[in-house]
Amino acid sequence: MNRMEAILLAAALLLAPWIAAAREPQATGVHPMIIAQKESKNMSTTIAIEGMVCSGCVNSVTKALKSAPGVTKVDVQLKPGKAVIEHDPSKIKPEELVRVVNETGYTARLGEPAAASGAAGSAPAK
Ligand SMILES: [Cu+2]
Repeated sequence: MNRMEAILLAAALLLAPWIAAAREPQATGVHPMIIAQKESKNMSTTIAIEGMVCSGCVNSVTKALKSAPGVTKVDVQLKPGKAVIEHDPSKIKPEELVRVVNETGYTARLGEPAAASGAAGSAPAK
């Protein structure tokens, strides 16, 4: 062989493993991105609560909500009477949170409390 052929042959031999690797069909290939997203997205629910008159009331509502399944965060405010709850909706639904509060003896409903419009006169059943 002449000089040029020798160079080409040498080059081919040097590159052979690299070419083979590059041609290998998807050897180290691109795996489909499987992102297993757990359906545990928390949501925030606001509940208007009537009947709380002191921090003791706030505590009982907070305690009741915190002990409910799927609830991760509870923020109960005396004025205006409301609770903001972070929870997993697959474990407990907003309506069920309302029921939890109602079972403590206060009057709850979904949504923000109505603008301070005087006491509605519902006393907590303690
Ligand atoms: Cu109280």
